[in-house]
Amino acid sequence: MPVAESTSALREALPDFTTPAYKDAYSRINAIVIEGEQEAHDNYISLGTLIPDQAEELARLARMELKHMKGFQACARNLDVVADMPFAKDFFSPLHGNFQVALAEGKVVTCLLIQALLIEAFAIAAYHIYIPVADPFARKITEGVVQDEYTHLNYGQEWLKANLETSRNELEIANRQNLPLVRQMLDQVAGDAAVLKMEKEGLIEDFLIAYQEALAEIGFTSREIARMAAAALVG
Ligand code: PL3
Ligand code: FE2
Ligand code: FE2
Repeated sequence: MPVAESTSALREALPDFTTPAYKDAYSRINAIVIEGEQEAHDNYISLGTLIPDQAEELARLARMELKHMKGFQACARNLDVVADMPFAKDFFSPLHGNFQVALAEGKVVTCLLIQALLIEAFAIAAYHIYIPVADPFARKITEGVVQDEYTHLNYGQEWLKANLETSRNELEIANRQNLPLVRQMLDQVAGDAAVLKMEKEGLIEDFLIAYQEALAEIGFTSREIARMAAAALVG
């Protein structure tokens, strides 16, 4: 196929970024991402109070999240979309609430599972699935961001790996309490994601790959990982 032809075939697979339907869905999805990045910043700063000797490194991760947030705000401006922030605050509030309770109780393992494993794996899945169907401006930004999210996932993974025996029980409980919330969030976002040509099956698949690979690295057996993943079905 000549280059010009293959390029236009590719272009046809992309959504029309100028339609009211696209902009309406984008106002919520983009807001979720902005809110997610802001909360991720706050969560890493909070984690620094629970692990004081890591406060500096955690502040570095937090700064990356603010940069991500600004990038996604620019994506909305570029498409002439106003992010629906009240919707996004609501969307995150169950997970946000659980993080705040764990923080108040000094439960570093639960806080790490929520932010560094679940939220980062969710972000990695979403950004992967978004990149091929994004507008060129947003694609460039998202490609830069997704690399950083692996750094964040890896941070949580390495801390939990080094502390597995004392963390095991709390990890299993935190997983049972929070994985069903992530499942609900995926269900809630699926309709708007479909308008952006992001498929739910792909989101779930990429989420589970990132999350399960992290659990394996931390030191869980396949049976333990399967049991933990099943919490998404039961919850
Ligand atoms: C942590 O670094 C970031 C947390 C963000 C959470 C992302 C949720 C994603 C929902 C589906 C979004 C698709 C991507 C669209 C980008 C404008
Ligand atoms: Fe981020
Ligand atoms: Fe992150």
